[in-house]
Amino acid sequence: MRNNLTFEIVENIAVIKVNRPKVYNSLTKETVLELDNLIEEIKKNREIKVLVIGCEKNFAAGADIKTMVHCDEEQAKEFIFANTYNKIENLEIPTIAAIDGFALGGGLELALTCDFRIITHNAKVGLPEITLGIIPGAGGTIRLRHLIGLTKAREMIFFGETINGEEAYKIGLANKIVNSEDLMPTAMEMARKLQIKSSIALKAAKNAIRAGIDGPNLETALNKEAEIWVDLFKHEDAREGLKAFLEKRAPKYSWIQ
Ligand code: CO8
Repeated sequence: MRNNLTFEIVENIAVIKVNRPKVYNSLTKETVLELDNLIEEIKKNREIKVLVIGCEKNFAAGADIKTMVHCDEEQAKEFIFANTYNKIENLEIPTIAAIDGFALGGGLELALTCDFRIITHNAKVGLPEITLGIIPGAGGTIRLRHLIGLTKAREMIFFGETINGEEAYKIGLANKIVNSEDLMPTAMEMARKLQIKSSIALKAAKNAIRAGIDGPNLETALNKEAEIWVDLFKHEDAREGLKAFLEKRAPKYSWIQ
């Protein structure tokens, strides 16, 4: 049962949108639980090649403040979104966040879990938690810094001010900037381009990048990358991709029937 999200699969692309428009798509525990269930479904469905987390009007204005306001320490623990967000980051398929309107607090943190972000000229994004006497609690203090560097990440977290789409694009928070009406078409176009790549190679690239972020040092990460690279030759996709180039034709990767 889904009350807070919409979900569809279009041409092997899963599209999730938060659907609480009256409260700017703010996120309750129930919303995140529904999201978690969907992520588990997506993990099991081998036909899904890309995930787009999109939106109508507003991406998500953060955690639902009304349901958070009376939290004590124990209830705050139940509010933790991090498990679900980590699952999204760790998905084997590529992920794209398509952001229009507000993406604030836990909403922006959701977008930060994705491999790519497309933003609109109409977007307003930020981590306003500090203005509420709290801090980002779903990866914001870590993932934002990896994406835009400490200088800008500290500024966004300490001042809690909202930035517009242009600024977000300029500082490297988003890969593309488009008009609102072009947002979902652009996200789907990007997803279609990814969908025809070797899913085995994409998974390997995700793992190698992760190892570089998580690894204890450069040497370990480089060794891991080399290990993943060698591993790819266990699969037909690597030979097919290389052969297709030499034969001057498009590759036919394993998942394509
Ligand atoms: N929570 C609950 N309701 C919200 C939220 C929210 N985050 N955002 C908007 N709403 C509701 C408003 O209460 C209002 O409802 P109602 O009509 O019933 O009063 C409706 O949406 C429209 O909002 P406004 O009237 O305020 O509309 P404006 O256009 O004037 O302003 C804003 C829009 C700027 C988005 C404004 O609503 C706002 O500042 N919202 C709060 C944004 C915010 O601070 N987000 C961060 C929340 S904290 C957080 O996300 C922590 C995450 C930690 C991770 C999880 C824990 C581990």
